[in-house]
Amino acid sequence: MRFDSAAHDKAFKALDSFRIEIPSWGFANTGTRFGKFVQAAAASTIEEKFADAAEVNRLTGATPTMALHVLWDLPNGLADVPAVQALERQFRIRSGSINPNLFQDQEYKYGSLCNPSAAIREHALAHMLDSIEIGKALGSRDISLWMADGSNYPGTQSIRKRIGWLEEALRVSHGHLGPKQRLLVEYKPFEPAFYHTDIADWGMSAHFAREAGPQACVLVDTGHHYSAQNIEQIVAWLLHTGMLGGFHFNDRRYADDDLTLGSIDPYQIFRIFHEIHSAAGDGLELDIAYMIDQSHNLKGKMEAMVQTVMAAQELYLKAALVDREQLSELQQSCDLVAAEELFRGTFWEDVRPLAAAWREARGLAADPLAELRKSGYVERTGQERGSRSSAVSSYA
Ligand code: PSV
Ligand code: MN
Repeated sequence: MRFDSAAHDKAFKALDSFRIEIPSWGFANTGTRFGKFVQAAAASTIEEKFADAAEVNRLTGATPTMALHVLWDLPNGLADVPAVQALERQFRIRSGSINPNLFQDQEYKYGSLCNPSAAIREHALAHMLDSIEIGKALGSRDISLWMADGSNYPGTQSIRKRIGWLEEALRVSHGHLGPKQRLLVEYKPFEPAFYHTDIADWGMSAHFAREAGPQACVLVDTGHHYSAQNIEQIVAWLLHTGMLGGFHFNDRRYADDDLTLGSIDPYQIFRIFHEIHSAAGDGLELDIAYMIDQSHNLKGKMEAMVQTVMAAQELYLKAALVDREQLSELQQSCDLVAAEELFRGTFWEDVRPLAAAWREARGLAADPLAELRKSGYVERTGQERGSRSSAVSSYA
């Protein structure tokens, strides 16, 4: 191995500190609006989702929490909390971020917190407040808010009125947060609304978070950007302004494609992680929730999840190895080619042996994907779960 002991220490430190949250919906059968290819091993109950999450954590050692989507995982709201707590104990997986569902009810056709009807806005706000209470009861910190609100045709809605309604709803929601809870505001420029969405980009998210209060910040979903956007620059801005709360990781070729992280553009994720390591190195106080937001239609759910966690670990580790002191000198002297080569060169290093060494040192399988295959988990659950897999929404 060509890594010296300093790199080795850096790598181990980075991987020891890296945790990534898996989404419950990533284990369920989902699809596209054109249909669904059902997988026998897909989870159809919350118990099965916890079992799958525990298996991913056993294999990777990096995923102790699972994000929950309120309507899909706690359809009876607070009443479901004791059952979830029992599953947390049984599977040694904690509930992660709580995702309110403000897009599935029929009344949300013209919006939820931004709906022109005050009664529907109230209904949506009540769901926000229930979600906050669920978060408190489960001891989970983040409320991760994404809304499908928007419009499809110019002139059909007042964009400014909707801004005001949302500011108000988020202020009220923030007032109900416990002292340790955070409100993460996610943005998305398109889908399911195709003319305007009410939180279309990071600037709007940051504005709403600031208006809401000090415990609100921005959630960056890597799939929620136009193709040419420089996501690491957005990340740098959010770091600089103290507004970065977390990520929903996935990769994409065109839009919100939900492909596995790093499958299309691993360099993009490396560049994002570089901004984070460099902010940490400069002494900025960071508190970033790393989460996966993918639901796979073609790949096996378990394999895709383990593959994603491994990719995240490897890219996080790669970015940790950038010689930032030297890079800073090269940036200062505007030695462009040398700076670029140092940066790019680190990206090209194969860190997989380092990651494998870390896994072995921590009592994990050197290759979690191979271990998953060897364990027969997917075949076993496939037989047990059979074809009784149920469908969940395909928004993701
Ligand atoms: C919407 O596309 C999104 O990214 C939001 O985070 C949702 O909560 C998630 O996908 C799951 O459908
Ligand atoms: Mn998301």
